[in-house]
Amino acid sequence: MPPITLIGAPVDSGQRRPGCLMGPAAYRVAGLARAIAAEGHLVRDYGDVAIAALPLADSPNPAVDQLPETLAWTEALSAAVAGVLALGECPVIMGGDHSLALGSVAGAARHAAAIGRPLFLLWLDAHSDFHTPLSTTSGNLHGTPLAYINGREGFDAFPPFPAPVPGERICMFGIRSVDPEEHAAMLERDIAINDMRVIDERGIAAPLREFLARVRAENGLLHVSLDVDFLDPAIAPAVGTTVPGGATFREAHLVMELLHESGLVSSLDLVELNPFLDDRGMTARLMVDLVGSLMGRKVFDRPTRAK
Ligand code: B3U
Ligand code: MN
Ligand code: MN
Repeated sequence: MPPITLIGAPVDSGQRRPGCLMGPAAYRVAGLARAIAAEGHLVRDYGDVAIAALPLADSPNPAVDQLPETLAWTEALSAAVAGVLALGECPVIMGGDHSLALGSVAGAARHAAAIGRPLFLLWLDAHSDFHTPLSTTSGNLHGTPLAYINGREGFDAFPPFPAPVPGERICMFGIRSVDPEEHAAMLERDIAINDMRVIDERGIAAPLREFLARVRAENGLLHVSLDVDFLDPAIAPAVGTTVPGGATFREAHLVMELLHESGLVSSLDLVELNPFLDDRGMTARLMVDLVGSLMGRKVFDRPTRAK
């Protein structure tokens, strides 16, 4: 793997419960850099990205909350992520709520377009995050990044998304909470929707291998966006939007191990950790352990299986 660069993104403007801004500090305390270095990678900490003056912005949907803050984060994170990728490094964005992916994935898409490779997206989440600023009823912009990335309309206040990612290049796992408007829009596209029903019936490895084979066949870059609520709340309580019935400890580690074996991951978001809601750091620690598996930690070193 290339050198790993940790980028702190203390974003909490995408939802209304305070606490996600402590995420980067919790990952540092839980030893994220050490866990990555232990697998033999060069790792550096870029520090936290900051926003300064807020833009003037308004939404036609009065429900939309903290639009100027989210716009400022989007610009700042897009620039940081594109810059790190251009140096040949793998950015790991320590969130922060999921609205940070409006910026991180924009940065990844900008880089992919610059080097002429297609960007693929793996979305590990209980939610589909496929609202637009016009369709959201909660007004929480952390429910919108995938729609922006996919090029849906309604993001007039935002910079145009560089090279929108078509549905065929998006794969979701863990989905179990979808609003009706998102549902209808998702079905119009060719997104691989691996909801919990699919995982229960097929397991998590087979559909993931299918997706990774497509990324490889097209020489794609792969951005992974890991929302804490992908995991079952019994093992990952530190999140504002818990949904029962999530991925187990074993399923989550298997995903990370398969991603490591694939060698395809080019950037990673860690989002929605709210350390204020954690139980003695168990969620932060689990997220760090999952990154350890993604970076190559395993119990036995077996010859790599068919990918
Ligand atoms: N779809 C709902 C709920 C939600 C989306 N993402 C999270 N929650 N974390 C909404 O508010 O858009
Ligand atoms: Mn999410
Ligand atoms: Mn979620």
